[in-house]
Amino acid sequence: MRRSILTLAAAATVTGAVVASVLSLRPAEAQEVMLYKNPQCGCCEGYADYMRENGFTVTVKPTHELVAMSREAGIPDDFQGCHLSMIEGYAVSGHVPVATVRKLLSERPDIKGVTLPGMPLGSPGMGGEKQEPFETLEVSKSGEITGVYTRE
Ligand SMILES: [Cu+2]
Repeated sequence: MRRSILTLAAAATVTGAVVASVLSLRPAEAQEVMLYKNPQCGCCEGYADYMRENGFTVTVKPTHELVAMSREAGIPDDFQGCHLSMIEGYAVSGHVPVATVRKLLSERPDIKGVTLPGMPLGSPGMGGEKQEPFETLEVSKSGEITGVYTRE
């Protein structure tokens, strides 16, 4: 009897140590972004710089398969942005403002990701004057647009 209590106590201590070490591997801010873009895309580089300026670590990967990759990541063809960022397991397609990315990473909804289709003027990394609020759409795990995630 006494022995099994000691064993339980030991097991609990080990579990606590494992949890503590896993938590310590996750700093609050230091998110990695893997950004896939067409080799020629300049505004995509602009978006990479924008994310770096906001404290993210960005790796840019040029690819000729962007549409297929975005589709693979769950973004429907008609709603794809001009590049694809993978951030902590979420697909973030297009020139999505960082406030929306932060909201996604803090709320951690059970979705595939978000997308800001096309290349709206005035969005992060794009030039020009903002014409209207940016509507970032929510993409479900089954790859469907299920609503507006943010309007800003
Ligand atoms: Cu663009």
